Amino acid sequence: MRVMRLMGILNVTPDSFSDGGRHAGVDAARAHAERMVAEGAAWIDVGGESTRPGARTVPVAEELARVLPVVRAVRGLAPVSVDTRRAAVAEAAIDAGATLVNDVSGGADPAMFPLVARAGVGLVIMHSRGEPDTMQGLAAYDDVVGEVWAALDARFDAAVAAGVDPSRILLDPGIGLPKTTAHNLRLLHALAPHARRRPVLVGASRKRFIGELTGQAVAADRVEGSIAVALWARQAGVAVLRVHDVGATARALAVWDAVAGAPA
Ligand code: HH2
Repeated sequence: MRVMRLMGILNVTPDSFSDGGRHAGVDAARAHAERMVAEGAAWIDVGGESTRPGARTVPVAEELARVLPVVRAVRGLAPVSVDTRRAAVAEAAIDAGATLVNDVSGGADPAMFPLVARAGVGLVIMHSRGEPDTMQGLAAYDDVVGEVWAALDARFDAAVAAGVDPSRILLDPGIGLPKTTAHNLRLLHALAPHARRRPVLVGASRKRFIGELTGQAVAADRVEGSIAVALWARQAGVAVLRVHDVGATARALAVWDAVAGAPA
């Protein structure tokens, strides 16, 4: 089974590094990135817009001001991914050193796939519906697994048609965005056949459905539940896991891998 790599989450939104873009925020972001890399992150995912259902849409200028100084500050530590739905932000982040675009809208901006193709960088295509501030009412599916993967395959084909290198595309079912707990569980349960077909990325870390299952209202408390998903994803053959708690996840995976690799 292929190695699963960890993508460490570096949010530069007001609810995390509140003054992202200013000196203190950049220093804090860099220190956090250094720690995640020391703990085993293979990627640093820099995001300047919260994509949580209900979150406010951020003006492009504000997103750029948050993201660019941080990309520059962390680019020497590990490969940098930029979590954005906007081609203008992705382009500036690529110029600043990002080598992967993590697009939670799956290429809704028509300039995104051509940009990724031109720049020759990697691409995460995530399944989502609507915009963060409008997606809450859109979590209705007849067959969530079939619909999400059919939509992802169509976006994959569109990206390749636009010139993106297919070997540099990761597909992501978009846990929680917008999906109910039941939808998330079905998507996670059905990961393995899709992870065999294409490289898959999963982002379930600290998400609300874990809190619903464990009774934990505070996102930062949901570490054990997040690790349970990490181990499940590992077993399913997922290529990249987007996480907040890099060290705890890496340690759990080291034990899982040792058991899985032991002689029969
Ligand atoms: N989830 C969030 C953000 N970006 N990217 C990918 N590829 N997959 C995900 O599941 C995903 C993502 C969640 O949004 P946010 O509100 O920004 O929370 P956080 O970044 O702390 O997870």
